[in-house]
Amino acid sequence: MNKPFVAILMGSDSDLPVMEAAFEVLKGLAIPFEAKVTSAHRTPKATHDYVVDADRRGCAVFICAAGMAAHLAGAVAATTLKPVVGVPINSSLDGLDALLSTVQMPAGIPVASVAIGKAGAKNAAYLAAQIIGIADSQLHQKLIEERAAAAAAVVAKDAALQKQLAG
Ligand code: RP5
Repeated sequence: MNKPFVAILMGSDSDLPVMEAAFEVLKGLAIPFEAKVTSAHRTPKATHDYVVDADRRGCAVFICAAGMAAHLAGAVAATTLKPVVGVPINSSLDGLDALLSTVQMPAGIPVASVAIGKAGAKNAAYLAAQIIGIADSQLHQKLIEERAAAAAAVVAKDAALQKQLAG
């Protein structure tokens, strides 16, 4: 069986600088992914056809990034039963328009919305990793180790601050 992969969809290439943060997280965890510029509004049929095909080929999680009236994650969620994570992009109105468009899905068609911008892009990738990690103990272990390293980094930063304050 093919390794499950993550599909990252972006409404525009203008979303790419933010979504590169998700690429880095997935690369670091050795999770295969595809990335595609495709729009719910400008290329609705191509978006639909890609999602159906990716689903059939073993896509485990879809990550969808869009700004403004951000319908990409919702349109993808309407097409697949795989988990869909939505990343609101700050293209206008500080990203609030995209956040509300992404998060306010009607009941029955869920989108897991993360934060606006780069933190959201990273968390979308981690969430996808956690979902895949349910059935992949090696990946799950990697996530445990990453969290431990992140905690150790905070402890080290605090130790440096305490040293500085002590003069
Ligand atoms: C959305 O509209 C895209 O996801 C992008 O964030 C925003 C603006 O798109 P461009 O005009 O930069 O192509 O669909």
